[in-house]
Amino acid sequence: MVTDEQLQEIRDHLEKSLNPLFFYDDDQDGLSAFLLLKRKYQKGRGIPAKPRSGDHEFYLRKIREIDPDLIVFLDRPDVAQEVLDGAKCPVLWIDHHKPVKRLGVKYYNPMVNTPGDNRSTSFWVYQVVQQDLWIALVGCIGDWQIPDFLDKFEHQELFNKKKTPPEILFDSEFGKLIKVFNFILKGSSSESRKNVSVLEKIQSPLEILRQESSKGKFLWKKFEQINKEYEALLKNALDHVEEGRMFIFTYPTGKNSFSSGLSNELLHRLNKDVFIIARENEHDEMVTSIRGKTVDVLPMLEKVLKTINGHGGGHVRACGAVIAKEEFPKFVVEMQKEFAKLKLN
Ligand SMILES: [Mn+2]
Repeated sequence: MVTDEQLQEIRDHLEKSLNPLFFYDDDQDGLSAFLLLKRKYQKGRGIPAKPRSGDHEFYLRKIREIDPDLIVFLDRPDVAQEVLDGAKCPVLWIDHHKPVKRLGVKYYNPMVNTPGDNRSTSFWVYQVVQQDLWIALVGCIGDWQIPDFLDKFEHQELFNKKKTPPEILFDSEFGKLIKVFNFILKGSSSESRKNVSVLEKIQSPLEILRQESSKGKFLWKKFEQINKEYEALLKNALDHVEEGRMFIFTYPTGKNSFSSGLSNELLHRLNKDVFIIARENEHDEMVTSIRGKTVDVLPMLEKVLKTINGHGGGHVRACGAVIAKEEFPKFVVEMQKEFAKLKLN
């Protein structure tokens, strides 16, 4: 777990800082963690960070541009040592992925003290701020976790009596809200910046879900635009027939990447053991989401990455990788081999 002393240390840093810079993972958990801190402390800049090759240059450029007095990484599985070396101010890193060793950073990861405790970034940030419970719930359930404060939520009706994370995510009104958080980060960076700044001012989820305010209406419209694109892709994927126990689906470069959310929804809707969902990006790479329904996929991925030009990581049953396009067929074959080995044991 992240201890009370550590939570207090995070508060102290944020209270002291005048100009914090937040790099948050561009999914519901990362965005929720950022919103919780921004709304509590009312200062700083937030920048969504996507997995990309050469991301240390991106970080360093932003750090130079913004010149913060505190840097906070949220929900990012990896930050290169050279980024930490390049920072001229304190750096906090709150995460819940597989722990890594780095110097020159205050690292808050529940898995360091308690292996197996991978409660999400927004869960811990909620412990820091102790407000905006609905935003914390978006982050936690978006990460397929039911936090212990779920019962305190005042709009239980939004769960439509659903209990498990996938049911809430894909078959409830609250699940729609989680998709809103995810989809408003799509599109151009100026669009997503605008969307996030509107979301910073929303007071209740009903403003969005029932369009009870003009800000909520604005976000709902943005969501519907992206959702149209997503639903078309989902239908394509559901129509795709795969013989074996592994489901592999690739889609071309488009405006938006949906691999992570799409792989989660397919995992819920289809009876397969392993899911590999990949999108070709503009740098001849396949950005890949890997999900295991019945088996742990991270050990498979780690083994395969030793022989393949690519990098990746994540959680035991939900991870991701970026693979050179020409290596992707070999990547799939190697994953199939690892899966076959598992089934033999
Ligand atoms: Mn997370």
